[in-house]
Amino acid sequence: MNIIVTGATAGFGEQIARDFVAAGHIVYGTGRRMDKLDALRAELGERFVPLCFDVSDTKAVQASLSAIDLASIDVLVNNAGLALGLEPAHRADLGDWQTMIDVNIKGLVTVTQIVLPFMVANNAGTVINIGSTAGNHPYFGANVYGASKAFVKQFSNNLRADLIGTRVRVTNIEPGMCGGTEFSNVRFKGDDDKAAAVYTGVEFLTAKDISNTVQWVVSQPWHVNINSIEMMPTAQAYAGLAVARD
Ligand code: NDP
Ligand code: 8X3
Repeated sequence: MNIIVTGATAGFGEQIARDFVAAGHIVYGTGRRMDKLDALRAELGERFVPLCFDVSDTKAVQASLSAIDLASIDVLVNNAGLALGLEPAHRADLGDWQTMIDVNIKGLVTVTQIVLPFMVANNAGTVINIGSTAGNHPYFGANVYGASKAFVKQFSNNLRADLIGTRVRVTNIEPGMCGGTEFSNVRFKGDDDKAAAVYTGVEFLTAKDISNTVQWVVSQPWHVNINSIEMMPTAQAYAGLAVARD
């Protein structure tokens, strides 16, 4: 298979790319950091094809993706994304909000809109979006990040509607707390101690858990569409509703 994995320079995307390459597939791995992409290419060989672009730069996405044979793409994993900040809405940074919207929403729909017509023309393809439990459940400081993942959830559902009658599948994977990636380092803007504290004493999900789920979704027979999978570490659960007291 030929697979596009956005955000392959770290975390989930890197593990997903590694596992698909190890299984003999060709991965077009994307990210903004060319040095990371080059290192993966050197390690994984020619089955890993680096594509360097910012998903929020529509022209760059179009230029990069139009240079590959999009008709050959079997799977698109829309993974690139980020959270910025954990402040309450009234103290949050507007620029951070706009960046999350640009990457998690606009970037994801841009890549999808470019690849999808080729999958429909082939009457075959699988789109896997990486959502989040934050798209399903509010938590303090999740404001625009959680809302962006709620968009990804409903976009996935609405793609399913539009694609009815085709053999193009769409899945939204919704992980909870997952450590060992750069997610919290990015969220806390390089404050690595604060990032590490998020995971202290918790047996969190790993990128391998997410990659295993992606592999399982893709391995289902064509008539099976996994609509969504919400997954959490056993150590995490839904919490109670908030109450303000005098
Ligand atoms: P990482 O920070 O480890 O990896 C994020 C990846 O996205 C990197 O490869 C990064 O590449 C890429 N990326 C970020 N911004 C851009 C951009 N503007 N253009 C192109 N690529 C970009 O995070 P995770 O692996 O933990 O997260 C991956 C996805 O999973 C995200 O969508 C995240 O929201 C979601 N998620 C994460 C959870 C967690 O607990 N870790 C739980 C649930 C969902 P580069 O910097 O090179 O551009
Ligand atoms: C990442 C998981 O709980 O930090 O989407 O929002 S969480």
